[in-house]
Amino acid sequence: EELLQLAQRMPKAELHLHIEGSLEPEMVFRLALRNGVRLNYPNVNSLRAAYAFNNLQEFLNIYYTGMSVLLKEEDFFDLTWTYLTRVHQDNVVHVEMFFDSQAHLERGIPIDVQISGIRRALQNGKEQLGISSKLILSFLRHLSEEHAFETLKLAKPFLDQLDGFGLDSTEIGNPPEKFARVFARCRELGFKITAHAGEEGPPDYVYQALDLLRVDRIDHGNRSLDDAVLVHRLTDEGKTLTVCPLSNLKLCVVKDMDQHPILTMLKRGLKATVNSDDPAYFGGYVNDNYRALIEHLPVTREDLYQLARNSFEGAWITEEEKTKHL
Ligand code: ES4
Ligand code: ZN
Repeated sequence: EELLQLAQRMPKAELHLHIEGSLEPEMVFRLALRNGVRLNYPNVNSLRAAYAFNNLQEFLNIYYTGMSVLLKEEDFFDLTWTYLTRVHQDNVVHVEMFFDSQAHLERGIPIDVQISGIRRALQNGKEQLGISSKLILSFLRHLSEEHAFETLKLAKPFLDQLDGFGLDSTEIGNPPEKFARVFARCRELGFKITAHAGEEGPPDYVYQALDLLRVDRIDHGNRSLDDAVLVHRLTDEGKTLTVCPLSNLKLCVVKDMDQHPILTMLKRGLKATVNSDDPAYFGGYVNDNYRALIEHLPVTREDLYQLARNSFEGAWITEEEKTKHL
């Protein structure tokens, strides 16, 4: 009870959030109506019932379908603003969010529509909620590197509105090495880099993210624990892992929440953080993820402080901004 309250009231940063994954069924229906999009579900409950999956690919199929209602600048604004007001209640004070630009480009939504809607909400978040933020364009790894390069070209006029680049979608069969050249270009342009690795994929994909993409963070990284040398490498380099407990449970990356390795990660010196990934799909926002850990694992007060501290230490903010939060 006391731990739950502490987790609730601690100021936190969220570092692993796909904004399209915050699209709740209610908003899917609202936007479908507003945009005249036909849905294959008669009501909110039937859509929510379809939010059922057993692995990453099954989830992604539903996730890419759900975002088909996002057409206008206003839709991207509403999506992002709704997320920010929701996590404000969780005492999230800093957010670094992904958007899947290529998924929207494939549906014919121009990149300026995507970025300006999201950015306008982030600006409001700063002014009205005091939430600072970074925006990360995440490349889809099931598409080609050439497609990623074309997307980078389309983003050229808006690079001042982006803070970093990521890599997500279907992991197995799409190793980081496939994107070595495009991330080298992103780094040359001065951007931060992160990549999903070791969610379903092997430790080798985490090595590739470090050695070939030269990432600043690892998203998920669960399977790093299978390789003791890799764990040492990650701790030596002080790399942050953006861990997503409810996501891991729903996508069967872990069998049960009481089997979740986050406390093992902390014990081995890894800079693990708690994040929601796709909160509308996985059963909750940041504090729901903390609650799941507290209810199923022997979490201590010190663990909670460490996790929150890690979230600011791993954020792409200045040392001065970090000390304000710590
Ligand atoms: C994702 Cl959980 C997860 N993994 C990989 N790609 C994603 N895109 C949205 N959520
Ligand atoms: Zn993710």
